Amino acid sequence: MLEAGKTKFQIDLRRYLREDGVDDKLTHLICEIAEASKYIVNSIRTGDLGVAGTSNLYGEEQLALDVLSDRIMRKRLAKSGVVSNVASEETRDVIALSPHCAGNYSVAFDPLDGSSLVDVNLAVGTIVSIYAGSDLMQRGKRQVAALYILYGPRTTLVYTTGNGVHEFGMNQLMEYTLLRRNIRLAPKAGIYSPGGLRNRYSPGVEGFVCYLEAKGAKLRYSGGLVPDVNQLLIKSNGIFFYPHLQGAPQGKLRLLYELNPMAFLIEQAGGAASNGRQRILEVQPQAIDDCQPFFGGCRDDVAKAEELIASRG
Ligand code: AFP
Repeated sequence: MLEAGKTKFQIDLRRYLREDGVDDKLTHLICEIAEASKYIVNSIRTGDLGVAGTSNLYGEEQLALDVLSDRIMRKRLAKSGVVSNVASEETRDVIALSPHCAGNYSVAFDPLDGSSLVDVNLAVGTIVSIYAGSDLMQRGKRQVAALYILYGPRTTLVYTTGNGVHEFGMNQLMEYTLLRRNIRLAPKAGIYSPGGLRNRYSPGVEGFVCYLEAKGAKLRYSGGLVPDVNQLLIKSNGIFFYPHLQGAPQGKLRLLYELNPMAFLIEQAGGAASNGRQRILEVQPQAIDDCQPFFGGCRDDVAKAEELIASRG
């Protein structure tokens, strides 16, 4: 008997995770995060866009939505009963959520990445990185899962547990049902998303942009990491980069909350993710607020960026 509102082709997230062979506790955790996104999407659609009067680790004034989304996520992660430590872009330190859960999972997340885009009605997202055990200062290659939820014209969830990349859409019952399985990236990009200020690009990065323009790649950049990376995954074609800049050698994007989960997803889709010199997933974090330059997407173009940076800086 099909539940109301579902067609026989609608496979929900929990069922797909189980069929994908995902561990029961990790399935439960991912479904709790999916549950949190229902409250976050409601707060975006109706919430207060004012300022919370506090600031995060980076000195960025926290919008009420940032703080509210962070609270929603932490509440659900605590409720899951399988999370020991968490690190959020909106808090300064690793938080021991449930010490008695040591040995299950730890979660690094950006509760509402791109929140400054909400008041201009552009898409934003939640980014999540999951490790086994209690240590969040591990290399990204040690992640057991990575996912994001994209709050755009539709609300979608994209995850990997190391067995491919799969996309789900939120239906009218606010349930996630399968849209695409095993998303794959082509080797060469026809779209590029260049972050940062071009007049602060190094010669190697400037040369990379000229290479992309010369081959006719189209510039698509929203200022939101989640929609920009989602675009290249769903179109199976593209490269996103936020490079090292003159005056900002580590770029802007955060290793734990943004780059490691996106790198895991991109690699699982057959792409590559680099800091311009090495694989992002090999970088050893030194602090929870570490930033790294980032080139992620079609593997031939990431290799080209590395080649130009190696030869021109
Ligand atoms: P906020 O979360 O502070 O809005 O920043 C979003 C972000 O970290 C990431 O989502 C974008 O890719 C990047 O910033 C855009 O940065 P620029 O505005 O400097 O291009």
